[in-house]
Amino acid sequence: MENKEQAIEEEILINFEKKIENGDSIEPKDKMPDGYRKHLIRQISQHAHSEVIGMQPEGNWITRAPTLRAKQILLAKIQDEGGHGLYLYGAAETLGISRSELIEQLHTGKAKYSNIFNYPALTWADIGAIGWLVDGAAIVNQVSLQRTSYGPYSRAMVRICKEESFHQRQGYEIMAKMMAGTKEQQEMAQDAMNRWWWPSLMMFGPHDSSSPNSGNAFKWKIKRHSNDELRHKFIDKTVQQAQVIGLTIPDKDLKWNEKTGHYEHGAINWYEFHKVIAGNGPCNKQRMEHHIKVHNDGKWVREAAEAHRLKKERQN
Ligand code: FAQ
Repeated sequence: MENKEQAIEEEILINFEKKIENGDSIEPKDKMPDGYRKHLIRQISQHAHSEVIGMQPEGNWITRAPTLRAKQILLAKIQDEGGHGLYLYGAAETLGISRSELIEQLHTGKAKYSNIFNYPALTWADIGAIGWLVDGAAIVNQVSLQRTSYGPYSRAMVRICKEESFHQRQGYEIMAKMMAGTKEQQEMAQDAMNRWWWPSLMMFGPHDSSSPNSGNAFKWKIKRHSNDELRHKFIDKTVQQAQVIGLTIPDKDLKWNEKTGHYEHGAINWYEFHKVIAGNGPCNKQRMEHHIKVHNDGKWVREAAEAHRLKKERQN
């Protein structure tokens, strides 16, 4: 009996590895090793939680947007982020975990979300910096994930990337406008740049040499580019964009390397990164309390939807 089960397990693994090697996508009904399933649930759910928690710092500014146009654009962007969360929760659910379990993992601290959303959005320029730098970093990562091996995740990424590029441009437009404005506006834009630059670099995760999940992620073609490769890609394109509008990158060690064809950057404060992802950043407590409160307030909606579903089921 044991031998039979072992043989089945081995066959599943061989078929799975063949598919990965051929570059075929893995679909929900395909047999897959448990490690692959768990790795994906961890990453996709973290990604989904990030999209939804990421609505909070921007949501703060809807009522304070400087013009009706800016308010409309910001509202649309934040709604998009909520939608991204939904596609991603949907993709995670195809791996056999329920939405309520995913939310419970977030609320109990078992699941992480991106470091970046634990910083406050203090001025309107922060909305520019979030769109330009945070969405800009997210796009670099997500474009690479369009070719990830799990079908539902990769398809969600294609759709998300289309919307993220609009988000990145709205942020850059805010920064460009402020840099073409008064001295105070220019200072505000530079201050936002100074505060968001380093946490944006941290979004790509630890250096490759200290990234415990990268080994399996490459083996299973979940990751197509490493944390450092993507970070460099982001820096190279963003430095040029900053120069065009007159912003200074807050890194005195930043320099162009002719040989590698990339910018070299100064040391990243990994102590700060680990502190923030362990729950001790400037806004972790506030973000989580808000999420829990809104989730509890929405309990009646979930109950009503479930009652409606059950009624339909009985009628059919
Ligand atoms: N924040 O071994 P690795 C957005 C954790 S979406 C927090 O390198 P991996 C849109 C990592 O989980 C932004 N934790 O991990 C938007 C692991 O801990 P664990 C979200 C982080 O998975 C814009 C440990 O460190 N995007 O912004 C972070 O191979 C504006 C060791 O790390 C995604 O989630 C971090 N930044 O690589 C929304 C993209 N980095 O889980 C609203 C999908 C690492 O073992 C407004 N995710 N950790 O306990 C990925 O591509 C990968 O998961 C990485 C990390 C690259 C983030």
